[in-house]
Amino acid sequence: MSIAATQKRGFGAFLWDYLTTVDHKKIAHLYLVGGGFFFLLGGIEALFIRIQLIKPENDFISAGLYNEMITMHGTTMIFLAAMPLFLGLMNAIMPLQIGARDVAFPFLNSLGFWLFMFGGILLNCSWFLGGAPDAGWTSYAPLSIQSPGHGVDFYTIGLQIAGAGTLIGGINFLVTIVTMRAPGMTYMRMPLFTWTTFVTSVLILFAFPALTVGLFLLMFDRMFDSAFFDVALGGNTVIWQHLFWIFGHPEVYILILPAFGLFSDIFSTFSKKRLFGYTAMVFATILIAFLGFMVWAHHMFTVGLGPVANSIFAIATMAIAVPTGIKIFNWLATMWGGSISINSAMLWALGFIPSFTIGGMTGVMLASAVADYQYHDTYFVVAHFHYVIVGGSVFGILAGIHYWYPKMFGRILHEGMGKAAFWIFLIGFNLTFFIQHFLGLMGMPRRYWVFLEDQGLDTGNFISTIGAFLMGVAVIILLINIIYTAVKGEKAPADPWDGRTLEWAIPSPPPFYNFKQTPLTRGLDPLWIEKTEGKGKMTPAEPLGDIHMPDGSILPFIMSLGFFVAGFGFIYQVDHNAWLLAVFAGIGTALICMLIRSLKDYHGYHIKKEDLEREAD
Ligand code: HEM
Ligand SMILES: [Cu+2]
Repeated sequence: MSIAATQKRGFGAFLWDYLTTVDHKKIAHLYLVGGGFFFLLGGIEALFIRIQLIKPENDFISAGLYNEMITMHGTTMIFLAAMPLFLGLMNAIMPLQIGARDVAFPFLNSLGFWLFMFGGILLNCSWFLGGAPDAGWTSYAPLSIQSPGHGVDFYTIGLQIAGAGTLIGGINFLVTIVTMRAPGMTYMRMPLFTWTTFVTSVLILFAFPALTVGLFLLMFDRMFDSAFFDVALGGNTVIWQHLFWIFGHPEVYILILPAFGLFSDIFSTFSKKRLFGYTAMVFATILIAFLGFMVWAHHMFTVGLGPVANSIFAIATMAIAVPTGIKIFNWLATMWGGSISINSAMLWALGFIPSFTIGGMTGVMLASAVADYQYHDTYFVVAHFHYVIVGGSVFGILAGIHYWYPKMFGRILHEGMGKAAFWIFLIGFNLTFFIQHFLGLMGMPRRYWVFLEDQGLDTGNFISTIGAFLMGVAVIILLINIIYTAVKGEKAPADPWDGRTLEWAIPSPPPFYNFKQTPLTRGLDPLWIEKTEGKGKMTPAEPLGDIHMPDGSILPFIMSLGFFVAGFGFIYQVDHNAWLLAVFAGIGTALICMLIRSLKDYHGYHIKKEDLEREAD
């Protein structure tokens, strides 16, 4: 359905459409808007931190507010921005890449989004209700147990709700890829972005339960006087660190693997070559994911696990550099001798290679347990992980948005503005974070509210803050570009980049049923095969027939709203019993929604073959 047609029906209908949609392409829009909103919020929080650190002994914000800022910046960027933005791209593109009509469980897909959104809103309500969480995005006990007020309670409940949404999304993608690939789309013919979506979903499936358990225990410690992490009562604080990092380390791969996948697609498309070392790329992805689960304790070298544990975790961590190196060389070899075209999507992909390589090298440095005693909790670490998550994940998200924008929205982003935003961001990014390596080595600690004069930290911090503002400027240019494109952007053809994979075989934006006829895949880069053989379009794998579509539903929204209300109830019932009403009302609402969903038959509807015949290709 075109945007114009929706607008004619008025804003109310438009809103209702998005509140009830189960179409993966519209859910992708929701994720991009929701994740984009939180990305801006997290960015503003970063600017607050950097303004505070622009000069020694600054008092722009108070120490307490500073703690809230770093906590919410980290939490927001990881859980509410980077991950949802990737989930948005996956939703928009993965089903198209495997020739599917939708994801396996469209209803759950919508539920996953609304849980994420309400969890994120709940978390941010804390700003207005007595203070945000302030124990760091890692919420280490005993700090998190002793933190006064309700800040950390918002953290436990908000992340629990948002995390459930992510878990649901991951399971849905897994089932979709296992069961819904079009004829001929074998595993070893799937585009790399689909592969990394698959592997990322496996990571979500195994990592998130550890977080869920940890958050429950923390919640019980804070609200119901249990003592899992309270040493005074016989608990153990280090258990929290284990649970958190058993989730937390795979999480950084959840944030980077999708970027690896889409870079692979982008490099081969814009080099007009098959991806070099496809099989090696697939196995490197799986190996990285596996090792990603084995190395969590490299975050705990200084806890005192002892030399044996530290050595094992150090070596396992360094081993990840091998499959990652394989990937870097394969990307370079893909471009080698190709006919390369450079546009904004490709620029973000090219900028990623050196940025991520720097982040990877400092990662190996940090993996050296002995050296980590020096680096730990200094700005060196802040520099390292921003090179990885900004230089990797954020560059990936931006590359993906530029690459697939025409497919998602039917218009091409303005190239001039795209390139300007890239260069300004790249310069700002390196100004901000490169110098932090040296600030760290000079001893500037992480998470400190002020630094002292005459310790050699002034210039570095000043430059770092200027760089952060440049990144802000680049993001504003991107926003202007999006608005400009919506108003007078160039209309996109089905295949603007001379693409290789199935998503480019259907119109931009795709019709709501995706493929009129399921395509037949004859090899890797199926569309490219048809192009080289002179056909230029996919051979259908089935005769034209009726298409069965699922009904939209408001239940996921109401169910998530129920959990949101119950969340407040849980948080405030420690102050007053009356809040138990909110718990019962909220959980009751969610249960009733589940009951309706279980008892009512949803038949969906059919698009008739005759109607499909009338539509142009
Ligand atoms: C784009 C501009 C960004 C800037 C200027 C920025 C800046 C900062 C600063 C100054 C800190 C605090 C360092 C400290 O005192 O401990 C920080 C922490 C952090 N940032 Fe960023 N950041 C940016 C983007 C991101 C992104 C995109 C992510 C993740 C996707 C991210 C994840 C984190 C995390 C996890 C922390 C640690 C928070 C904590 O210690 O609890 N940042 N960032
Ligand atoms: Cu790690």
